[in-house]
Amino acid sequence: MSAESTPTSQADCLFCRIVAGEIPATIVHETPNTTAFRDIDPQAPTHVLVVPKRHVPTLAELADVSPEELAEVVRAAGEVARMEGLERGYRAVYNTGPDAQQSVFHAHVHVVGGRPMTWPPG
Ligand code: DGP
Repeated sequence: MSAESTPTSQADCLFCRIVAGEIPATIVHETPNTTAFRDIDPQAPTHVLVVPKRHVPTLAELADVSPEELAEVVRAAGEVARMEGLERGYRAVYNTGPDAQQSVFHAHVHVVGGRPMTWPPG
């Protein structure tokens, strides 16, 4: 799949609609190709989702379509962590597929922090 043939937005996608401003969300950070907003069901004091503006179902597919945009997502996650004061660390999670509990099929990184994390994850 090439970047040219990838639709950049999908009308029935929740995160595309948040990126477009059609559904309200608390936006905390933005770059030319990413948007970051607070998760509706936070699992820690900080729980922010960083999404590419381009519609792709998973981050692995974003790596194929646009490695530069994937790097922008990872950089944005680090900037969100810095802005949220997570100097003691944070967890960046991307659930991929049903077994991993991915529920929204628009690529996203969860930036979770503000409390000690446990390992292994459930
Ligand atoms: P995942 O399960 O990895 O696909 O994560 C999807 C996340 O999206 C989940 O933690 C809850 C969050 N979420 C679902 N609907 C909304 C919404 O309408 N607004 C916001 N801000 N977050 C949402």
